[in-house]
Amino acid sequence: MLEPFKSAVDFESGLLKEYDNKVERRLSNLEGIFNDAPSYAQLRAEEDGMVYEVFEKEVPANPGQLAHAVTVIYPGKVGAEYYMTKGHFHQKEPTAELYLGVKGQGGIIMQNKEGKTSYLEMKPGSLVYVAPYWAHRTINIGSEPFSFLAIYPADAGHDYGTIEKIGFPKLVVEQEGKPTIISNPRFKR
Ligand code: PAN
Ligand code: ZN
Repeated sequence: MLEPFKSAVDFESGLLKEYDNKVERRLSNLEGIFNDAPSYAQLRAEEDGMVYEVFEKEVPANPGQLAHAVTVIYPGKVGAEYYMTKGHFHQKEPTAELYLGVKGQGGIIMQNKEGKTSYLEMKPGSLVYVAPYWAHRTINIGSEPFSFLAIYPADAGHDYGTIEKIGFPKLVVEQEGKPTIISNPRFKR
């Protein structure tokens, strides 16, 4: 049985202190995720840059446990589309998640299987309730790293395959210097 423990979110740096695991997602790990394939190929050929990192506390993936992790998305764009996470549904679909904005400026695109979409912006202190059944993808819409804390049932699991297949109905792109939501021409319902 797990004993109580603590770690710390550093609001100055936006980082999780005393994490157990780190997941790195570089451009090469995000093939097919961005809409503008030529810009993706060009950027990746120049340098396989880091897009985001996830700093996790280790918790058993059992019912009742709460996984928690800080994600840092670096500033950048592929064409006009901001750097973002892969995005996923939870494998156990009736599981919710809480996101707390820690540092920087971000956005979260969500979709459910009935075709509804939601876009919410996040800044330090924003608390987003990702409702059960909603896929979620976060985006850095600012010029510094965007970091947020996620807390979710440790047995929720990640279904990446559905998003790899269908994408999200909306894209967040920079137009005239501002984040703008447009329809995703590649979205497959
Ligand atoms: C988050 C995400 C994290 C990285 O901890 O897993 O931000 O995004 P992707 O998993 O889509 O690459 C979460 O939502 N966990 O459930
Ligand atoms: Zn999640």
